[in-house]
Amino acid sequence: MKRPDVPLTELPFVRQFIRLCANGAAMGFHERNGGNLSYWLSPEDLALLPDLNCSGPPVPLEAEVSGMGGEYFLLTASGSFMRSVPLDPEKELCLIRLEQDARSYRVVWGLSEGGRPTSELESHLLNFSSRAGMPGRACRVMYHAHPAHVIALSFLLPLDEKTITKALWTSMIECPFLFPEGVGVVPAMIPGGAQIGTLTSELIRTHDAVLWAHHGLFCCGRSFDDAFGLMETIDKAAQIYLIVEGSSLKRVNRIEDSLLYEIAEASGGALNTRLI
Ligand code: 2HA
Ligand code: ZN
Repeated sequence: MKRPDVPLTELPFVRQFIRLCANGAAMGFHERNGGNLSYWLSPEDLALLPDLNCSGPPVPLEAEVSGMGGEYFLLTASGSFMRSVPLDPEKELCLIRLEQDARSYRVVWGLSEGGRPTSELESHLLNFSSRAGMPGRACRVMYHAHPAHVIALSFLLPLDEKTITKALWTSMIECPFLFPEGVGVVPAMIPGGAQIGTLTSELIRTHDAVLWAHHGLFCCGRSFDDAFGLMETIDKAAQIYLIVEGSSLKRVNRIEDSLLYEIAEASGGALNTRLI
């Protein structure tokens, strides 16, 4: 049932979206206009939307987002500062609807002073498409941030999934439970567009978190709390790794492989033991 009397910015998913932007900024994850966020509207969300005018021309995408034609996404705008989102959501956000061919989109709300969706639009949409095609793995939230400790880690460790994942798993004991599939790794490359988006969307099939070397991290989740919680957990584990490895005190304890194998058993085989 439609509720056209409720302003869009008061709808639950929009409020949660805005809250994540504010929390990410408070964590220091978003210098200047760094980072971006997207949300794939569910049928229940769509039922709450007021009637929206979709009169703008279709804007072509750099990549075809297979299987997502006709779907709606709420996104941060290109150049928007996360900390400014709560001040003027209608200017800093946009709601888009993909055309049926999933090769272009129309803006149906937001961008009140012009502009376009995030420069990482293709990454976000291709990621949703990757996960939507997998039974039980669909995600509603894609979150990209620039957390300093994870970025620092990408300068200190070889850029392979096993090394990065094990450094994180063995820095905080909850980590193997929270991202048992490990962290995917994308080498340093030009941000924005289809190339980095395609690579990320392949890794996001099998990982809830993907590191962009020397740049940041992409996390996905069924809910805003899942995606944000993963971002803060991984950055905190990276911070602990840097504190321990950078300390002048001699390390006397560690999370041993035997404990990781115990966790693998306790988690019913979810842990990717190839990464131990
Ligand atoms: O500036 O984070 O990756 C926005 C970004 C691009
Ligand atoms: Zn970025």
